[in-house]
Amino acid sequence: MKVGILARYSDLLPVTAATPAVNLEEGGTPLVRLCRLEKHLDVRLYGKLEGCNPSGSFKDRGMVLAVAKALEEGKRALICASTGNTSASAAAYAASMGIPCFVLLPAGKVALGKLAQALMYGAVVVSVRGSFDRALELARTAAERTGCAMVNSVNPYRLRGQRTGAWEICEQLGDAPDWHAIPVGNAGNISAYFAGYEEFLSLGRSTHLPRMMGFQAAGAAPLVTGLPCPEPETIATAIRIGNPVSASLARAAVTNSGGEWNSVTDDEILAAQKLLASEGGVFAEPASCAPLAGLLKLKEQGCLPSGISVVMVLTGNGLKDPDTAIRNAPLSPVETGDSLDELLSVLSVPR
Ligand code: AN7
Repeated sequence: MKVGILARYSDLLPVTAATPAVNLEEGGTPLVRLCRLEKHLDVRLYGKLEGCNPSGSFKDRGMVLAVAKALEEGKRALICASTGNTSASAAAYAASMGIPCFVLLPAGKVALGKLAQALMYGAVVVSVRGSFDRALELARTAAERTGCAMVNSVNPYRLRGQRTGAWEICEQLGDAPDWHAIPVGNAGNISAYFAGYEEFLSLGRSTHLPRMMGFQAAGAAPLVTGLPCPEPETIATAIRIGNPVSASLARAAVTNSGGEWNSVTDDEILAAQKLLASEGGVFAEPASCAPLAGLLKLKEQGCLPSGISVVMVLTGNGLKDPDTAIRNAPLSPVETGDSLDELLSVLSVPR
């Protein structure tokens, strides 16, 4: 079996004999039917577990191709700005290929696990006192000045690689789903998924396009309001982005698929995160839970058709943001002494 997306999809990706074989066995993530959650929505509900990728998020799909092409072009270092996951992914692939990686993070606004990853993989981490959007501008300029490969999604190979998520879903389901529900920050992933679905349709490997349903956090929802958001704020720090780079591609994806934009509040995101974990057995980071929050709201408003198939992209692993999880967990640890009696007194086993 071929593993890693460059090997598995070599016929559909721009890889040549000269492209280095970068591979952390990314892709091939589970598409899990979330049966216990279906009673809330009355649809066939699937989660694409992108947190199972090597660095714990969907970013690995685009990063592996971007890094391979950068090496092919003779680049000697990587640079990116990130709300956390892009930096973890870039740092991982840079480490695996033995090249330096510079990551610009908005100071104090990156989840702990992601910061730990970038540091452990050995990236040079620069905490920029400013927004992600400003850090991205700085990274682009620094890339031009230094000749580093810019591996944010302004790098076209990122979105090419991320199409593989859509291809896998079509292969796993046997066709495209009716709805594709996805969190949106810088708007690259929704654009990449739509391009992937369009490509599979034109190759005759699926029979229709899904409606692309984009979900943003209410405090960082420029695509919902139609206006850039100068001071984005949300607990879902991964999507705390005010001026999405791929806004026009993403708008086209939603319009051309008959999809919709919706926003969800931080409270709705946290409730959905708990529900997904406690009734689905899947622990996803807050940003990844925006689609479930949105679907629950659409259902309540009578705007979710019964019986359709819906795929939610669970973009990042819940372990990335332990602080938020512990603050919002439904239960705290129960402390006891070390006697058996005390232990038995806290175990309520159903009979
Ligand atoms: C878990 O890492 O932008 O709409 O710098 O980490 O393609 O930006 C992360 C984005 C959704 C939004 N879910 O995807 C970064 C970064 C998770 C994310 C998104 C991100 P895009």
